[in-house]
Amino acid sequence: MATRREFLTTAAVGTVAGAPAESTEPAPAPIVREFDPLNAETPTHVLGTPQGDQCHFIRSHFPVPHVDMNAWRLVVEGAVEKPQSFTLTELRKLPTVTRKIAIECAGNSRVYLTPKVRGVNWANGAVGQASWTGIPLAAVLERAGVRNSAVEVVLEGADSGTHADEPKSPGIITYARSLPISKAMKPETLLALEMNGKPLTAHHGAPLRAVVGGWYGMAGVKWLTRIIVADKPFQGYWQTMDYSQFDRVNGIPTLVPITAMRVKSVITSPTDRQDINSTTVRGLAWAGEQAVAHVDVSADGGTTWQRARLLGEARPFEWVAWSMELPALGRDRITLMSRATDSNGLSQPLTRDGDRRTYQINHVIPISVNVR
Ligand SMILES: Nc1nc2c(c(=O)[nH]1)N[C@H]1C(S)=C(S)[C@@H](COP(=O)(O)O)O[C@H]1N2
Ligand SMILES: [Mo]
Repeated sequence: MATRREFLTTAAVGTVAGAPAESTEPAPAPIVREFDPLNAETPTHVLGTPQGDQCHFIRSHFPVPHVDMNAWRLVVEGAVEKPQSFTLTELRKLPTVTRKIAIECAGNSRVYLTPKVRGVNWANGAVGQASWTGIPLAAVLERAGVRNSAVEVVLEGADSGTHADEPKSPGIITYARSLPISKAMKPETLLALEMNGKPLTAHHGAPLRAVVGGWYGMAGVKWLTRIIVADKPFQGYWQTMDYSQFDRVNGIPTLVPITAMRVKSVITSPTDRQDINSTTVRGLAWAGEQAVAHVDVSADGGTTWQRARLLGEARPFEWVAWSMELPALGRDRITLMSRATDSNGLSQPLTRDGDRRTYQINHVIPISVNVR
């Protein structure tokens, strides 16, 4: 387990997220929301920049587990024809793919909920994009031979502890989460060994973690050691007591696990309460399994909207940068808002939906700036 001092040292030399070697700018300090276990977010103004990439957010519920790399095994069991056990050396011999994937914590932006709620009070920086190298989960499942009775794949990490706050855990629990077979078989679901071309760091789940393209971060189980193919839906702590939301089924609010990321945008420049003299507004947008279709910006608190320019190709699983030039502004205090729409035509809502409990905070959140 990394101590507080150890973390601050690594943060200072910029290796928290496996900094790209060619980067010359020093890594910015991540904003630490909790020291033990470490929970830290990227400062909003560097999101989507090479500096921001060096301090990808960290979300851990338990201390980093101690992993003995020689004794380490990945076990595949349950409703399979041939249960598997891989050493790290065996696993590293399997063919890998590299994909750019943006991950957002389901609790990102929680600090903007009113009234205040419990849980890590993230601003907008519990989101990050990296280039992940790993083995498609499908390849490992195919080796094991998934039985026809299988409905889900449970991923279990090596970390464990108790959840002391309500709802309390039944004693010591591990971190475990499931995927339906269909998502487990998708090419965007990886067992990642590397992040940005380097072996995973301890905080990001070394030696092996899941990365589930398009889904909120909670699906990407870190320090992965066991895969259980299950013939009924998994009801573990992290998809019932936590990371669940209400869906209206036949009009009845029904608790279901949180899955795909909803369309969202953040303004990265200017930042809230900043004095500005430039008229450029910049930001990022993402839409989970969908692509971003467009982003609109309002400089008058939502009365009128102008289309922003996308600064790259919008693709599923990735974020896209955008910018917009405001008309010339007099000295004034203005309210800026951004609103993204996905390829299904779904836009960020203007108000908060309580069925999402304290997660999936994707409604439009205004910022206020002073034009100088
Ligand atoms: N084993 C384990 N995996 C985990 C977690 C955890 O606490 N333990 N946190 C999850 C959550 S809620 C998120 S948002 C992502 C964060 O991944 P990161 O720390 O690499 O950014 O990891 C997920 N995987
Ligand atoms: Mo999360």
